[in-house]
Amino acid sequence: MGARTDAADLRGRVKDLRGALDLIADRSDPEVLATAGAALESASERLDLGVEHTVVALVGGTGSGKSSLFNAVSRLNFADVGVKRPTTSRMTACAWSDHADALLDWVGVDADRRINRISALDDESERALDGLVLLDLPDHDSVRTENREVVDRVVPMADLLVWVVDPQKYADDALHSGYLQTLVGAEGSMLVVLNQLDTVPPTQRDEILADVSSLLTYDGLGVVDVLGVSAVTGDGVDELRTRLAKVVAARSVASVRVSSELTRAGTLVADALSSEAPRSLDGFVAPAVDALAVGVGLEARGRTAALTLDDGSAAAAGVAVTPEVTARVRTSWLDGVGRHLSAGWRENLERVVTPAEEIAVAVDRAVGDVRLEAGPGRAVRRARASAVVLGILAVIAAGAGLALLLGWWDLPDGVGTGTYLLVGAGVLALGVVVALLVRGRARRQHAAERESRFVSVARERLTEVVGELLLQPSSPVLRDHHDARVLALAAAEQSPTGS
Ligand SMILES: Nc1nc2c(ncn2[C@@H]2O[C@H](COP(=O)(O)OP(=O)(O)O)[C@@H](O)[C@H]2O)c(=O)[nH]1
Ligand SMILES: [Mg+2]
Repeated sequence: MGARTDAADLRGRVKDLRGALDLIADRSDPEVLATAGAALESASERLDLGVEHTVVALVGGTGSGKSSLFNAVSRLNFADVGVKRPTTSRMTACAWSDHADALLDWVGVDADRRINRISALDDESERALDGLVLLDLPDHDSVRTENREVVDRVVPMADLLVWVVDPQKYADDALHSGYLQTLVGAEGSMLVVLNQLDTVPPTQRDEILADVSSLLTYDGLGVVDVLGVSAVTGDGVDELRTRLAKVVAARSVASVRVSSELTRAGTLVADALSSEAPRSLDGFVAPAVDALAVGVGLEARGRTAALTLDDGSAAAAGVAVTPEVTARVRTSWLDGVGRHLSAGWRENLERVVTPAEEIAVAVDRAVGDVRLEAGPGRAVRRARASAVVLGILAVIAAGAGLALLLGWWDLPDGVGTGTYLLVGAGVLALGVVVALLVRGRARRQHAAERESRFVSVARERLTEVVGELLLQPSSPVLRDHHDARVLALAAAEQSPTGS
């Protein structure tokens, strides 16, 4: 059995598909959900029955030859022949498998009563029995009740019951009333082996086989095959092995069927989930913020912030954004994020993304909270102060110079000094002009800074709003969508890049 149909692998795929279906529930096409759900149920039911191993149990009365047949079929000499209690109250198992231990634990076979038939020495003819677990059950007619308990436990989970009867005791009442009659309806998984056929004269063999058949018919089990064998001479043992190989083959057919069922269902689910759905929603944030910025008239507010020297409240308290604007932003968000999603997923997005009215309230609050530094900037204040100081100095210099020139103030070389002072006043006046120019520049610069500061703070706030009210609720939906697709592809055994 290859890895593809390994039971553990199939079980893992069932789990993946179940995970995918849990994620798409209520969001994907109900038809997809129903079809994949049904496939999942049938696959997991089939798996629960076991697909990796074929359990064949030899049952029958004491001395019928179960242990001898066990050895004949396994071509080993592991089971104790001709031994009764206590040995026969323990099951013996032969597994054509390397990983039947869990199953044998569950069945209750002691570790020292197990043998593995897979070995390097095995020839091709053992391959046909790959996956077979052959059990030699305790004698069902034993007086010991624990024997019966073991038989009762193992019989329902066996893929095939091989009833071993012998020519002397085949009409034994215990066989018929005890077990066979409870198995009406399960004939397909039963085979009656009439052992010790070598003890019957060849001329009577057909007759005795027909007799066994008619007894089975009498029990209501008319369609059960009867096979005559001899564990001692080996007659019919190959035929019995061929029958077992058929059951084993049917079993691996089952695992292939489960595998293809999972592939079909996983593909169906994955195909309903677009591979183009965005993984990250970050790219949708900026356009939404842009749209909201336009909606709240952020540019105009920025200009107001630049012109008024308050803390920005004049700009912040602009005209409130209307729910119509936020509804448009919300709709284009849903269209963008959900572009590749099917209707159910879009509806889910629509449900989880904050309503337009709430977005409008949040946007107003966010922009309304923006505060800036009040008053003119430091550079403006410094330039103005410089202008004032230079102006005062210029006036003083000019006054003093004039007073000297006009002779109101008497100093030695008053005319020379007065001329110097007037020239100095001129220079200072120039300084005033320069300071005023600088102030104007600083003022314009400050206004531009305020404008861009206001806009960028407001945009930050709007980004937070978009993150909280649009991005955060949308992300889990897209994550579920993606995870469901990955799980469905895993169930289908496809790589996520494919399809
Ligand atoms: N002649 C003959 N004897 C057999 C055959 N199969 C088993 N026996 C003998 O029947 C006795 C009981 O066999 P065993 O395999 O222990 O039966 P179990 O109690 O059902 O496990 C032993 O002495 C076997 O040698 C057979 O096909 N022909
Ligand atoms: Mg025995």
